[in-house]
Amino acid sequence: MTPVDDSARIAAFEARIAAGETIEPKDWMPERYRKQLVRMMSQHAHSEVVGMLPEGNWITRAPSLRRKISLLAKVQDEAGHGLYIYCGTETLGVDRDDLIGQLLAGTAKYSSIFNYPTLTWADMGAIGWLVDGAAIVNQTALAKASYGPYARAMIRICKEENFHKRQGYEIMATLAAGTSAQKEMAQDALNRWWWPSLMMFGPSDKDSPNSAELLRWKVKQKGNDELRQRFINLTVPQATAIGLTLPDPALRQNAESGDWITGPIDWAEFMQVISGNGPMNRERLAARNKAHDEGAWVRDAAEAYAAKHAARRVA
Ligand code: BYC
Repeated sequence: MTPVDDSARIAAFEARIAAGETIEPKDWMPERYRKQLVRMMSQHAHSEVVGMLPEGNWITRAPSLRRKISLLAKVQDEAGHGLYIYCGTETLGVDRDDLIGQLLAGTAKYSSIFNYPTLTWADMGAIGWLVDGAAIVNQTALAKASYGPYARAMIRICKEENFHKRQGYEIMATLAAGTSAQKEMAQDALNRWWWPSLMMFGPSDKDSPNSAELLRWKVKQKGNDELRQRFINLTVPQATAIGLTLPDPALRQNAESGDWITGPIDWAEFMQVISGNGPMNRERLAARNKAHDEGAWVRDAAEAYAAKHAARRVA
């Protein structure tokens, strides 16, 4: 049961949210609000960091210097996004080491999308276009989230994601207008990434245990289905514009609403992926653990340097 003196604080907290105020780190907040934010923000930060792996895999194989430079910049941006969001999560009183420990131990979630392999160069186009495109739709809504540090991180991240999306779409447009082998490669990448990118928005609202609470506290501004629909409506004409076909024979437009309606999403596949059994879950965790272990000397050196300077200050 809520202690008597907390009910007044909860009412005041909810009134602030209803008035559109942001909640800041030193403000009082219900423990459940703090927990929900730590869960969602840490998963988001992990997604940015694990999300570097599928594209990082292609940096040395980019087809030209120009492509290599923009892919490298994109992957570095994703590292930066992870760092902003980990910082935001720390304002809620958690330790970044603990969060990273959970990721490395396989007990934390990160976005399902990063558990699929990147088989060809066209996958760099599909990821930028679809994955960053989906992230923009999701994160533009989160930029109005009630928790100030999370919302502010999203504003900068969305600006960078726009560049990522354009570089991906431009890769796809170039391949789609190229030789028949290049066009086939682009189509194949779209076929493999389309459905997983729709799953990024999470389960349908009726199966989303966290949505109601997050919507009430205005962490989420829109439900999973509404954001997914917005992404579909934006993306279908973009595919048509470059002569590619979405891998969905049931896709049709609702004449009244204008919405593009897809065939059924394979939620059994989604559940497999988020339970650790996707095509690349094991490889992703192994790669993160290897990088963490190989970076131990950097952390040791930074600590030794900080200790040396602390000792000098005391002296
Ligand atoms: N993947 O109640 P629900 C990027 C989990 S990176 C895995 O609807 P919620 C980029 C969910 O966590 C940007 N798990 O949850 C980087 C929950 O499990 P728990 C990635 C998922 O929180 C590099 C359960 O399913 N974006 O753009 O209300 C290169 C029930 O779901 C997923 C973000 O991280 C999923 N797709 O809503 C390129 C966005 N979906 O925690 C690009 C931030 C659901 O109860 N997060 N689950 O065990 C969000 O907006 C929300 O957390 C979600 C889920 C919409 C994802």
